[in-house]
Amino acid sequence: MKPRRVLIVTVLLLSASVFQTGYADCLPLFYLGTDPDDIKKDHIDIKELYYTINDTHITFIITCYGEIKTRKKSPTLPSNEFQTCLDVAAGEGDSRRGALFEGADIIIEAHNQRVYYWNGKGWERNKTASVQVEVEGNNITITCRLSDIQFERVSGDLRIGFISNLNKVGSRGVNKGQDRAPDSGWYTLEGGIPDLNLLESSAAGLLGFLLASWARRTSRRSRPRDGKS
Ligand SMILES: [Ca+2]
Ligand SMILES: [Ca+2]
Repeated sequence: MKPRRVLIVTVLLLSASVFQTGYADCLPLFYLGTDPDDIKKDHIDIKELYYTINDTHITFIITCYGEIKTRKKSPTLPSNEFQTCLDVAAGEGDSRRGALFEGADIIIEAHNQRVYYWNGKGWERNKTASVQVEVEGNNITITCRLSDIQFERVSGDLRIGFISNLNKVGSRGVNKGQDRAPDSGWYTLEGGIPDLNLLESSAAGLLGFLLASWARRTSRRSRPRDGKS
């Protein structure tokens, strides 16, 4: 191989690996849905929901109509209650009458960075779980480990719901100082979590294809034409 071609191939390989690292670091933000302007207090009135995921963690973003109120002491957590409810296993979970999200198996609480799981009879705290919470303007970002939310139990769709409350989230219906998003039913992540390895390898595959086509075109252009050399 000529030195110039070796240089080109090295540069291409290096860019491919940089591309892959960059891709893994900025995974896309997925939209879950919206909730109407249905609560008087804008700071707990849920507006839009997003999530992003990598192979170890999932992050939820709750956007409200107003600026989220935070506790005075650090760490800066929301001063009102915010819950993310997950239905990871169909046909199991909290089926008590009046439960805001019937069938929920996991609850992630942003205001106290806790994770609870349904043990068949009641909600039990997962004491080893760690939840990172950041509040900025109208947004709350909640990140937890996939293993802490029993991710291995997801076999079909993952259903997600959110609750905010001025006081304590109860199990009996929505009161005035409380928002449920969506108003009825759940947001659904169809087919559970996207296969990230597949996403990354398709992106890398596409890059490889583009580089190969480019290299073919370049070598064709530099090759002398038949009978004209
Ligand atoms: Ca709302
Ligand atoms: Ca609502």
